[in-house]
Amino acid sequence: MSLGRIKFTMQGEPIVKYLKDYQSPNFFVKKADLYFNLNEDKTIVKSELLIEQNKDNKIKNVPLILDGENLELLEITLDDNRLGKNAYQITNENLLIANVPEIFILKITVAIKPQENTKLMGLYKSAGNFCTQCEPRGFHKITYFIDRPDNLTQFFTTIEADKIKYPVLLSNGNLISKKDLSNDRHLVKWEDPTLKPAYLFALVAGNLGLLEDVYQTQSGRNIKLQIYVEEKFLHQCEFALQALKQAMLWDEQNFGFEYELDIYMIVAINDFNVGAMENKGLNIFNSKYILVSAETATDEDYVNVARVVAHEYFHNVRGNRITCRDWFQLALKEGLTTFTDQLFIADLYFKSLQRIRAAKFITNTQFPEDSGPLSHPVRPNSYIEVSNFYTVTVYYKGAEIFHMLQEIIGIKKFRQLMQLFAKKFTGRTAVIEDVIALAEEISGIDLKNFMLWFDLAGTLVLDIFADYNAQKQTVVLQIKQSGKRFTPLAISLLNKIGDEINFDQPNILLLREEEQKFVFKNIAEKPVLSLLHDFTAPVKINFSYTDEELKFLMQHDRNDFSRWFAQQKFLKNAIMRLVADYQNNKKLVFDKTIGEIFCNILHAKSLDKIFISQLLQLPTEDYLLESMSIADPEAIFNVLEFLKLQIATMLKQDLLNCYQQCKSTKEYVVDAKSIGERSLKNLCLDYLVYLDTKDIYALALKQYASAKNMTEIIGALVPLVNSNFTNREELLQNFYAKWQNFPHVVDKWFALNASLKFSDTLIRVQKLLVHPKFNYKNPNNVYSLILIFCTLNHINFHDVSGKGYQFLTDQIIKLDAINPMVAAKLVKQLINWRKFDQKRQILMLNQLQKIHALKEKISKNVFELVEKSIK
Ligand code: HT7
Ligand code: ZN
Repeated sequence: MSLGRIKFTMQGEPIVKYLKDYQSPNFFVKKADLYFNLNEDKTIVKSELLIEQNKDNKIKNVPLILDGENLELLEITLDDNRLGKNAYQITNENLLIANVPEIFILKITVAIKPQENTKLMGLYKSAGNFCTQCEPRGFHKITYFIDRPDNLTQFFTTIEADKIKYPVLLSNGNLISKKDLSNDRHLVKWEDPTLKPAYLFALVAGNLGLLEDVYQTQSGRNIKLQIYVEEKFLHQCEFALQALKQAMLWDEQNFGFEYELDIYMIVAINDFNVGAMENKGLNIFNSKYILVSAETATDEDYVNVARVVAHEYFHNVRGNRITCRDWFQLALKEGLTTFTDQLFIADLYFKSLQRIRAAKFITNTQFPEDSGPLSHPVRPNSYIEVSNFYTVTVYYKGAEIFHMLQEIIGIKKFRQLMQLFAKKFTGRTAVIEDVIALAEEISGIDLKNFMLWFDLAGTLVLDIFADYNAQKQTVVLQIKQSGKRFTPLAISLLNKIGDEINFDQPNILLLREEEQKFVFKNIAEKPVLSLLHDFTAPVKINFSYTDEELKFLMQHDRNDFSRWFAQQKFLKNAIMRLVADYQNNKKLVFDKTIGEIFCNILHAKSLDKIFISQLLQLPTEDYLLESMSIADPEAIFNVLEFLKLQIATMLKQDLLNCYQQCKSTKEYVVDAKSIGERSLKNLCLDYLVYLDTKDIYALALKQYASAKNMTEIIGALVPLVNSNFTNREELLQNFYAKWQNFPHVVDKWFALNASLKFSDTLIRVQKLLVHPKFNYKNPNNVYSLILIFCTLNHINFHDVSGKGYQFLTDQIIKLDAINPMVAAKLVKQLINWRKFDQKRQILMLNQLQKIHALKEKISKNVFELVEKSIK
């Protein structure tokens, strides 16, 4: 069998799906009545499907083709007539019936083995509990079906299982009956009143604890909220529950969206490929994004819980009620929902930082994807394996496109747009053009060239030239782009004392042409230009700033984002000069201006702590590597280490003072102020530990030992175990011993081990692969140990011996047989091989070729990425 493997055309080309070939389905499943008999050896799934021909499709008498993979067909009847083997055909991926009426009832019985499912798609078991994951195409691994998002069905689900092992039996919608059967078995029936695609189907059967609450909507309806999780972790669900209520209220207040069913359930499990899944009325979560407590989770974990809980909730309208017509439209739900969760998190925690956070993510993560062989438009034109397209481009560049749309039409109109979109498309499918057409209708703005953003692969570069004419008192800005994308660019002009100069046009320039000129009149002195306020567009700006201008902007720009951005550019320039010195074996000399800038920030009374801690962070290795024409991980690592030591040496007392001023409150509170205090405190400590002195080690140890929250524990532990502190190994063991019974903290420990900067880290990681707590079948374990080593530990992963690459390849091949989605995440670390020097290029390419040579023996997921990379 070649299930999930790559398929080739007769000419030896892989089979590719194209957006341009879209055709609506020939049949719809109007109603599905499902019956699950859950057992330890075989699970029996009976389905009764009401199927109707698509009347809009011109061709009549087409065969019925259902999707189905790895299913044992036991029985099939059409309108109660049992079909013999000659009446249908079965392939690895389909069931085909040649002659069917216009409307009929198909009854199918299949057997499946969820307990053997390690891919975590379809029905599988996690910690003894049954659960499902059907997006994007998991349902056809449960039973034969039309498994595509434009087939909307009403689902009824009956579940029968052992009552002792599986007291909790859940599916979408409302519980309509339950009864006890003989032999300690029981049965429940759920009905989902909404129409939905099969990818939103969910089922859970297990022994789970329950945390319950009620949310009253603004119209006065009571919604039952339930979180199910292993009983022993119930006490860690409270924050997620509160976040859910906040998200429900926020969506009502900001967009007028009220939840329409009477019950909203969340189930948290440990084995899950991604963060969570928005199944209608029954979200299934990776428990990492539900379970938090001060002692076990960091501030970042808390914010992530709020973000993911809200994200899945926001899908209820954006994706569930309005369904994407096909998977090419994925950004319509994922980009839009990510944009919405960013707005929510900004309102809750990071108002001023929101745009910096978005820009950081895009520049560190999406720009590299967009500049490599996997670059693709937010709406891709084609794919081999659709699950490879849940990318940072679709999610985050997608979110930026909706952010631009909001900038162009304004917040008020954007909200109207969402309401109108929901009104028109609830219960239907939509494409990206639909929302843009409504935006045109509401705003009266021609958005034809805005649509081009969805089709752009690669990062848009804006070349900007400025000319000041003292006599005419004008500034002429000339902006060039390739293409005519409608792009908002917010700017300001600053005078000598840093005040914004008023000019006679809005501060958001709207670019629509390949070359456009903007003339600013009555400008009495040569201004300093501040470009791309609030990161109004996900673009690279080509404008030659002098270091003096950047320093000026760092001091005076009123826009927090632009101030931070100017500093990043200034630091990048300084770092690149040091990198050149490092590469030429020159002695590294510290530019004291950096120390002075950091000193000023440390003492700036007007800035809040959370912003100070952003400004005191050096650019990330990812950002720096991406901006080099030939990425040099060794030079970047050593220059950053050098800089941190120099900063710590020059600013020891200032850092210490700042550290002492960041009081940790007795009670752990998650709000912007407290997060800011802790983040700044940890950052100061991180620099100070570079000094390698006893007093600082003692300070860090004290924090580690006395802190009552994980943010500060980790904040002390990370720098200590990466330093020359003599007892660092014992400290690592101490941490493990304390937290070994908390899976998510053990994952932190794996990640910590994997990110150690010492040269023996690869050996350490290899040893940990056989650690009793490491399980290849658990994606969180794999991401923490293997993925962190390859993504965060550049200096070791990219070691010129090539051992890191070889290690990764072995892991990919091993994991591909277990879980191709996880393997595909790993393979991405080899994909951008062209960014590196020749020696590393050859080493990386060799590994890719080794994987490529496996062809049919490797999954579609991995093959597609490798193929694109080496072509
Ligand atoms: N919509 C969800 C996507 C998802 C997923 C995709 C591929 C394979 C497994 C998956 N599990 C969940 C998550 C989200 O963005 O909300
Ligand atoms: Zn999503």
